[in-house]
Amino acid sequence: MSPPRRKASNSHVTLKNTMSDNINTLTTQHGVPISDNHNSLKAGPRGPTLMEDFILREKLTHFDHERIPERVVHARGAAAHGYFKVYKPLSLVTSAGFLQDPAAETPVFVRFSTAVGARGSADTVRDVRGFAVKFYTQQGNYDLVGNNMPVFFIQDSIKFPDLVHALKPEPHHEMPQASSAHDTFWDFVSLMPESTHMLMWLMSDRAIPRSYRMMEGFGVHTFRLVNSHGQSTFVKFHWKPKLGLHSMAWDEAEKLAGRDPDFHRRDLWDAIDSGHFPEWELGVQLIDARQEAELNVDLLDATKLIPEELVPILPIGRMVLNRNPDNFFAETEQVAFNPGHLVPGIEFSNDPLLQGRLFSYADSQLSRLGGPNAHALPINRAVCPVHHFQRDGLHQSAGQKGRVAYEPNTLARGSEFRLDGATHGFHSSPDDLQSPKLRQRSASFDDHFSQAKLFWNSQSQAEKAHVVAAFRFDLSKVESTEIRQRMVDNLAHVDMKLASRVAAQLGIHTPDAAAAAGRLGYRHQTMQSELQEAPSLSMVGRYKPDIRTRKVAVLAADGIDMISVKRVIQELTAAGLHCKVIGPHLGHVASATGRTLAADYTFSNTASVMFDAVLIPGGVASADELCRLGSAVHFALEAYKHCKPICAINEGVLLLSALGFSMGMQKETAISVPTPGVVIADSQRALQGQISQAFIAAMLQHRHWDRINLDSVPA
Ligand code: HDD
Repeated sequence: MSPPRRKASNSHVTLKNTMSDNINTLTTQHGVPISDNHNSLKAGPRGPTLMEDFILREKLTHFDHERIPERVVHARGAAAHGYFKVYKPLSLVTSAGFLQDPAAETPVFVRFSTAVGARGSADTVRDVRGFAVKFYTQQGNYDLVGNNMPVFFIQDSIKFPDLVHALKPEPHHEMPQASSAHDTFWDFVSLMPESTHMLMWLMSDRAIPRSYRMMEGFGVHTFRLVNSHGQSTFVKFHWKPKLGLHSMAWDEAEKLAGRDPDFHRRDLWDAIDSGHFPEWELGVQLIDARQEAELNVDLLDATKLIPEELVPILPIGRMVLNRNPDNFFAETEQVAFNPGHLVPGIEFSNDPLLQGRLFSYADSQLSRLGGPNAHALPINRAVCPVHHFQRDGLHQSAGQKGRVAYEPNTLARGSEFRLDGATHGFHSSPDDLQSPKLRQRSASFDDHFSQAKLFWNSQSQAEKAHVVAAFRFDLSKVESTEIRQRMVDNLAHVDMKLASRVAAQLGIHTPDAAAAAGRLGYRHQTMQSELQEAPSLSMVGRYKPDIRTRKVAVLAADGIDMISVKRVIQELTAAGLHCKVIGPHLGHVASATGRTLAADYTFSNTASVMFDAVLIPGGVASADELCRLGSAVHFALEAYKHCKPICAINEGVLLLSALGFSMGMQKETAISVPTPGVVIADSQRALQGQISQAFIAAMLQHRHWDRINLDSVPA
């Protein structure tokens, strides 16, 4: 059953309809009624169009300018409205108003994105995902502009344009779209060993999330929380998804990019639209001056994380996304995030990557949103009173009144606008900055491999195999053998086995750590860490026993055993799963006794990659027909290859016979699990409830990465 729909609390950011109330009358932009919206004004019915047709010209001019520049990075995204509630007052560490009152709901707007692809690129590409949250607080807007990975490629913002130029499609032919698998990217990162840690994340399953709803989020940089006494604590922000952390298989992600380029966007929209509101818990790692000195990590280095094992995450509140935007352009496209949007009680650290970001976002928005007044767009507007003497500029819509636009003054409110910084206005904590002016990086930033190694050591065998396969895939697309060699030489500093496994398929020499050490861009010092493994860095074990909204494909043809399948569908639906019937054609499939089941999709208009699990019902005739349909066999085998839970009832198992499964294998038992995540059931002997139970148990693990010989599956 769907949860009841909540009334969205953040109605202030609801768009006002600008169309006239009388929608039967079309008008020009200036309100002149239009008599004919089908014919331009011509000199005679077959004559040339007249210049005088101001209605035509206005319509075309506006249309010609409908597109605005896309974001230079993170162009592709999807967003939703919601609210945030803090669990307990955090006055001990911060004076931020929205972190004090557990009864208060702070409206939020959250935009998820890929970083590399253009606005029309596919959702499921291998990439870091943006996770940007705008909190509309009573002390102004606070933006937490993070990613779904806790570290970044570079340490200093001066390298950001180089990174993005290397990563984006190559400029001479603008290929490949939304992919890191090309020469310029690997050329750059192989010369920037500081990227190695982020590369481990990028080549891991974190870069191919199953859903925006199943991703973690990170503020990445260290920020500071400051309380009303001016005491400051370093903080790292973390978002933990209620549905747990899940990814997809790489082959699946690639296929989905073609099957449904909107896969993540649709998933978020559908979940909210059907009342299944995604939720995240906000957590903080708090680090005081004493702990900072003890950590073997420089908190200002954005290529490093603080393992949860060393500094636990303290949950502080909950965010729920409960309303889809009314208009994609007005909200999702025009929203302008900026890590420089802080509220009193939260401050920056000196992280040089963050410091550059503080300039870049507003600057980038000047050209994207066309001027200095983007803050006044409804989606960007603060919910608290705003008062300043900034005036005019392109697209000024404030209608500012009066003769006084300066301070101090005596002609309006007077001259004293200063607030007591310690208790009211935004106040930057005093910092002792007596140091020489120089272009230099701290030596404490020079450890480029310890945390990449920690990440590698913390992965399960299956996750390691995925990382190796991803490096191989990307590097196999790199034409220059020199670049491939340089990259695996760098990887030798992470782990020799990793580097050798990657090198094995790339037609290059054995990785050579010493060669890497002599190359350009190489600065390396190892900081001994007592931590050899951090289980929190692995996705395994982060599965939550919450399978609601996962999609189950039910493969059906005429002659299915209707009694068992209907019962199983009913039980799965009651558990919150979305079952869809795939048939050879639309309309109905019928059982031998004439009972029918409506098909939602056909084998040609959908594919296994659109689903999380597959149910293959029994019935001799149905199974026979499905076995004759190549697309149905492919559906089942591909789901197997992508490690998805599969449940075959009675003769349904025939569809898996290419994999060697048969009913004969489990004569003894009514339900068996011959290989991880594959449930084979004899409905005559199994009670119906048992079938769903066993299938749900398989689904709790989401994907069964430990299946073997997947490369030999013909799909
Ligand atoms: Fe950035 C957009 C996240 C480093 C410059 N960035 C952008 C977005 C996200 C991030 C989520 C999209 C926001 C949205 O949905 O509108 N960026 C990050 C993170 C970084 C990071 C987590 C490192 C920790 N970014 C970074 C640096 C610079 C930029 C170092 C430049 C010095 N980022 C931009 C930008 C964008 C942007 C060019 C593109 C459009 C925009 O800001 O509004 O200014």
